[in-house]
Amino acid sequence: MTVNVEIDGEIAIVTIENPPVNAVSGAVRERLLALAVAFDDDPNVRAVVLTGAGKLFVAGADIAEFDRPPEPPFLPDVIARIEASAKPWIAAIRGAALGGGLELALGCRFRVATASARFALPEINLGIIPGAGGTQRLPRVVGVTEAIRIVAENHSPDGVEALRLGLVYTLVDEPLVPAAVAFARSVVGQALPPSSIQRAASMPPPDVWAEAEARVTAGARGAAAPPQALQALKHGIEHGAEAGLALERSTFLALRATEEAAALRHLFFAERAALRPADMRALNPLPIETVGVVGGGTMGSGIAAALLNAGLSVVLIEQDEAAVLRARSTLASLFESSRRRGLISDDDAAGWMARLETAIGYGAAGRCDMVIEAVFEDLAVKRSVFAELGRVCRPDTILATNTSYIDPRLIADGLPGQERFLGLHFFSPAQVMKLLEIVPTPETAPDVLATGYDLACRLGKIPVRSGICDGFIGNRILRRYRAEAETLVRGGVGIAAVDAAMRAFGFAMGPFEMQDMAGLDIAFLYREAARSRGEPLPDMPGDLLVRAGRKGQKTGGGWYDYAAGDRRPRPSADAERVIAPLVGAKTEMAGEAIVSRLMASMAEEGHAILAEGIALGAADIDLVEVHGYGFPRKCGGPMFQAGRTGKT
Ligand code: 3H9
Repeated sequence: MTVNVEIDGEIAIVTIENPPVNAVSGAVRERLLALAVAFDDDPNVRAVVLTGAGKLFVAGADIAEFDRPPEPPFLPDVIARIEASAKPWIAAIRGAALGGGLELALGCRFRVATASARFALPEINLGIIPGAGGTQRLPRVVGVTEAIRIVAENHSPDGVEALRLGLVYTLVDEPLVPAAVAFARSVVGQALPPSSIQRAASMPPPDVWAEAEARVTAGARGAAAPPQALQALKHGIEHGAEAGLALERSTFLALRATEEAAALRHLFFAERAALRPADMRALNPLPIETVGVVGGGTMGSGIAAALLNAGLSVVLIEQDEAAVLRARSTLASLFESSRRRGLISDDDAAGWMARLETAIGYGAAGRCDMVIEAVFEDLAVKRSVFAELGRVCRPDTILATNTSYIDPRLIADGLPGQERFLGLHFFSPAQVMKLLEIVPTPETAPDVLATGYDLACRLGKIPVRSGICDGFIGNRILRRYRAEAETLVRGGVGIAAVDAAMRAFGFAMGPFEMQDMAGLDIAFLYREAARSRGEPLPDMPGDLLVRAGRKGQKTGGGWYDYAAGDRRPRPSADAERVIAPLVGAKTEMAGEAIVSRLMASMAEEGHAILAEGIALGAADIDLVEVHGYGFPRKCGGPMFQAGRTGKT
């Protein structure tokens, strides 16, 4: 049953029970509508308590339905019918009341909630706006300024704040339902207060709209929904609720049908599925409290900061006093920036440093439940680290390498207890980037793999399992993407034209600007190593640039020139001269055609990765690109794009 009814004297208790999150599916809407009609006709029912089963009220509309056309009864009509009821409906809220869940609660005459309840309209994260009155009822209940924050800026008040805002009538303690029933009895027979939609909307001071528009547009970074959510809200305040509801609904329906919204839904489900792959669900992760990190460079310090942010204890291992001091200073600045970004609460600020220990030499690794190696990307260096770790660590300590290219089987070769070894590939800056590629070897034990997933969840990261291949999923696709971009340039397309096309698509930087920032030399050395092994790799324009000393921003030039202290790329006649032997006659190519070529190459590599069993599914490849490589979220990922356009 999706909606249960219990009668307690003159009070009807309606419980939405639609696991896992009580989403308002078609069946829930149908039943709620029928109940609203039935209770009005039933003289024995004098008030209705509406609540959700389990830990939360209602997480919103059923997002899985959004790939199909809307089906009646529509949520706005259900809410309007509840709101029009002759008897008081009381929403009793614990946990989350999100999206359509909050809209449903706003349709009730009263809302009572526990202090830890949480209220939000997260529709903009799905590329849509509230579609069942949220942009109209909320400002009439909490005022325009607060409503803007909730509707268009992802503000999410808890019960205590909701009480202050007037969003809930009173806070109640658990057990929730008896408390709500007692409240319902106290209002039976009283005149109904005005419904949310009937309340007078107060005009904000004139500068509120302009300020909000500027803020919301800037915060949206090109996403369509937030400014449109604000417009719907404003329209209803300026032209009345009826006009506001009409604009809200038409905007919701239009946005629901966009590619952007489909892409965001795809990622919503992919991100959740990634945390709990089917074969990991029955496994128990091993307990991890203290993690060793070998190497305090940029990557090691970033990993240490991510662990500390998540409340774990860290032992950072370096070779000598000077390296320890450098790592400590890096961590001190990461601490400050994590605090500024709100990743560390004020309560935890002292604990953060107290949980950090630095050590010279491997002895301290003996106390760790897990050790992550983050040293120079060189097989011999990494093997010597694991030889030491194999000697000093407990036999049950999980040992992980952060390698981004090297075959983990070679790194683990000779290590005692290979079932506790796996690859955990973080992305730089590791305390910020959400992706964690998890690379098991054939020997990795299932519970060790499950512990990798558990760690990712604790760090707030998205885990994606990768099989073993050169560059794993992400760097393999990156290499293909860059090679295709260079192929375009060899065919006469301008360097700046390629970058501009990819920026217009939604990347923060084009492939050449990105290489200049990261440095061209690592990929060059990688290709040189392959050549020295006898692999037939022809010269690429990037090879010519590195040989000419143009390694990117750090040498004042790569694909572009850079003025001292200025990271803005400037077209470079020198770079063009250097690569000229490999470049054909200049040609114009439309931005869309450039994007389509580069997308197709990424998807083609993705299909090869799938065919080889390196990725478990296409959605995992999209997660890697979105969370590790800056692929625009609103475009869903290369495999999603390929599926929509039919191109590979
Ligand atoms: C909306 O309401 C539009 C209206 O304005 C207008 C309508 C006309 N639908 O996140 P979890 C699944 S738009 C369907 O891992 P948690 C999720 O995929 C909606 N499924 O749990 C997962 O499935 P599985 C606005 C949903 O405890 C399972 O539930 N609302 C929905 O970490 C558990 O999810 C939102 O955007 C849904 N609405 O977090 C809220 N929500 O087990 C979105 C979840 O198969 N939801 N699932 O992998 C959330 O933020 C979190 O899920 C929540 C629980 C905080 C509720």
